[in-house]
Amino acid sequence: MRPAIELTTAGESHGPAITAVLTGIPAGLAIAAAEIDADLARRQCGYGRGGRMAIERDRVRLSAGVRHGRTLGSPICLVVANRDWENWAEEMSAQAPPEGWAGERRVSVPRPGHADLAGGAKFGHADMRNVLERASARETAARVAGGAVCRKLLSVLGATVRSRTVAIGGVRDDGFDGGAEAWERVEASDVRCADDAAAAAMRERIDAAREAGDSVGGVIEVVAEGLPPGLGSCATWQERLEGRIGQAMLSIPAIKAVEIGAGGAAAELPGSQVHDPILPSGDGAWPFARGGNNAGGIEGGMTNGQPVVVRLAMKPIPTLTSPLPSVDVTTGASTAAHAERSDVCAVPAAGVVGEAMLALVLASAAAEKFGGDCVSDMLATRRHYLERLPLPWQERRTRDDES
Ligand code: EPS
Repeated sequence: MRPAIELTTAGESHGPAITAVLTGIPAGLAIAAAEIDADLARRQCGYGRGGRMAIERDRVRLSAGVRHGRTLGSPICLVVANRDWENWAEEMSAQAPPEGWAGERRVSVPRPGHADLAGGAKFGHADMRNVLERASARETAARVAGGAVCRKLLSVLGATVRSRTVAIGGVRDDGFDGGAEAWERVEASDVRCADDAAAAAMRERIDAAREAGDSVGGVIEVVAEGLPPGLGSCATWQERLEGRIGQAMLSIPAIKAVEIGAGGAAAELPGSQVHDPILPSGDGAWPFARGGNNAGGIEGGMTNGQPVVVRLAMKPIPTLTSPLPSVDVTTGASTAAHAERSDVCAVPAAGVVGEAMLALVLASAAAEKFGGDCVSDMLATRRHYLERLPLPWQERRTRDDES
């Protein structure tokens, strides 16, 4: 099964630009570069980011698929220029280097935890800069640009996608109440944490890691609200939403584990304490309530009308200024791993990337469910679906048989 909406990215960290091509977005969606830029700016923020973010001011150029502020239904091309390119133009040039060029920024000592060693072996690159330039998390700027368009489509369909930091370097915020004010505090926080005391302790952890030439990871929660039941499918394994979300999230650099709802904790408990009771509700639109949300909004590979709640575990960034032991691949000699400018902690930025990837998967599932080449067709199908949802099962069947 091919997803209705697909995102492809290209570009090297210090090349001219990072580019995304987004296909499957219906025509007629209002989208302004400024809306995409707002998410790009959110991705650049965060306590613990490195020197690169002082150079970049990520802005999108919409070079295809949008005219006069609305999507055309054709592939959308989103280009984010790398300002640092001008400092790397010769190093990263597509042309053959001049005679006698030394290549000062060659990388021959792989960093434990980074793509350097495996990528150098796989692609046959002696200079592992050829690997790290693409493996760099700079690529996620393109994902966030494409994700912003998906977020806009979801917003037209009545859904939101947000994220917050649950933990950094072992310091946790377990008291989040999910209220509007708490979400506002997340957006105002440079570690994307609503609890001031926890946020201060997270910053201290980051400072301590920086002092020690080390790095820290953490845990992020991404939440989508306002989705109807029935996105995704139990019909084939490829359509199951947990699997699609898992693939999308685990493809984000440094994300090593994904949990949906209660996640791994559910494995420790009996079923009676895990599954969310189904209760009648006075709400005419969807006359069922749930006794909890351990399912994280997904049952049988489909949204169930509850918020979709996904947690991501991010490992510490592999570039350490007090490097781990490694081997120079050109000489075979033991030496300290390559070190270059990097982030001490990118957990807050990864939250924004997680939003983009969840928006991509959910927008695609919505496009598969509701179809339509233009937004108004999609909205009409959705309206029809939402009208039939609250009908008692028997009445629905009769109505469908008649039509
Ligand atoms: C990043 C840009 C990179 C790094 C970071 C993410 O910039 P530079 O390598 O020029 O400092 O800050 O990349 C990594 C963490 C990595 O492992 O490569 C960005 O735009 O997010």
